[in-house]
Amino acid sequence: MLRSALFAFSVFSAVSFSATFNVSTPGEFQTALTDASGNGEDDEIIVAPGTYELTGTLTATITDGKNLIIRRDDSSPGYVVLKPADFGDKIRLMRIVAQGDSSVAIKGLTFIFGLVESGIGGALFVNSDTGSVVVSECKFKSNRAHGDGGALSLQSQEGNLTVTDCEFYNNVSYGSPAGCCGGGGALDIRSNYGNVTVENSIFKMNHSAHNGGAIEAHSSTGIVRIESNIFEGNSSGAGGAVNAGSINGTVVMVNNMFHNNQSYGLGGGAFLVNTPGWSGCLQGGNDCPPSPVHMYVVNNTFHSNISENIWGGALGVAIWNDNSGLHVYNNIFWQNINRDTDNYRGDDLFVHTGTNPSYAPTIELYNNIFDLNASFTPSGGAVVSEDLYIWNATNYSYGGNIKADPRFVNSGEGDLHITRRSPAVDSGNNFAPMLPSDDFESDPRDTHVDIGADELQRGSRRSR
Ligand SMILES: [Ca+2]
Ligand SMILES: [Ca+2]
Ligand SMILES: [Ca+2]
Ligand SMILES: [Ca+2]
Repeated sequence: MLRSALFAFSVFSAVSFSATFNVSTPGEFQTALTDASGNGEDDEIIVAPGTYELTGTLTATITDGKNLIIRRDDSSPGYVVLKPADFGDKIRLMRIVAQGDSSVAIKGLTFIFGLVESGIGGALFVNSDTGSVVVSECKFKSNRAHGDGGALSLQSQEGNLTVTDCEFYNNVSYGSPAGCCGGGGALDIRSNYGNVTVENSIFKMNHSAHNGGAIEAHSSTGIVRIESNIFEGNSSGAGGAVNAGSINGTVVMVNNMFHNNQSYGLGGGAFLVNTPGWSGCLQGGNDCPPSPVHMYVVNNTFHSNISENIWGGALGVAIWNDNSGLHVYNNIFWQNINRDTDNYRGDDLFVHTGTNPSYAPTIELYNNIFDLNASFTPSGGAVVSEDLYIWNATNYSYGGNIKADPRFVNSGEGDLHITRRSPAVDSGNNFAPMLPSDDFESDPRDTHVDIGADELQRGSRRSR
């Protein structure tokens, strides 16, 4: 019955040079992409629900300077599933190159079992010059790439890139045979001069051989915004869930839940960095200061994240410029672990300010909940404790931080909502920069903001 409904909606298919294409087979889909690429019009490709078994990559190189929308036909029920025709086929499912100022929007598609052996974006690769790219309401399951972005890679020179309301499960970025690279187990998203946004999405059980088990995100001069996502069970070399950076821009991480993510080193939950050459700088002990960047970590919840080796069980930050700033407000850090037991390397937060020399960025630490073995007081120019480590505390300020059990609803089952008697309730800083107006699940923040990603909804939340 579903199938006949599908075909009923696909009778207006693929009229050449039309601005709207209705497609219901892989062949029609590719024909529409080819026609749309150079027809001189803005195009919309409406894809009928159904399973599209691909024998090659759906491809478009947009040369007409116009915009392209690809979306599920939401007038009929069911998923649009793109997958290789045979399970063992090595096929990247879709590749879109948008030249000039062409923008691309992809909505409502499901990508499974995509694989690219030498390249980035195992399921979907989109590249733009100056146009925007938006991927929304898409699902990515069990895709793989040897390069960056096990499922999805978005790249742009100047365009704004956005991923919103998507889900990523079990995607892997393997790394090249030489052992390099392979960042962003689920998502690799980079714009040189545009903004990068990842919001309202779920990332579970993704893995990267290098950086960012779920996400590798970068903008050289724009804003990297990671907001209201759920990260659970992701793993990598550095940044168990998130590796985000900027050379001379802004990184904003707000309202995210980090639970049970794991890295080999450098941030079991997330690793934020303000230079692309950080590893060379670290390993060589070299002096390679990047330009100033500001990083805002506000109203996130980090629970049970693990760094197996060095630096920051929940959050690791490398910030290496005297004029940079790290602003950490209203976060919950609880039961995170750094297994480098020889040194105090910060179960909850480690801030690396460079070794030769050590830079003195502005570091603000206000109204956070930390684990019980944190000390906030600087001593000898640093903050050294099991749960909190700040390499250079010259320009460090702090206040309103709490060491106490945040009283989650059920952390064992991954429910990191707070309960009525949580010390997080109404204990946040109302003057935090980048303070979100809603919480991670779009509940409004009230007049006394709570600490963490969740704002308690009075009258609806059970109490403990
Ligand atoms: Ca076109
Ligand atoms: Ca601890
Ligand atoms: Ca409140
Ligand atoms: Ca809430």
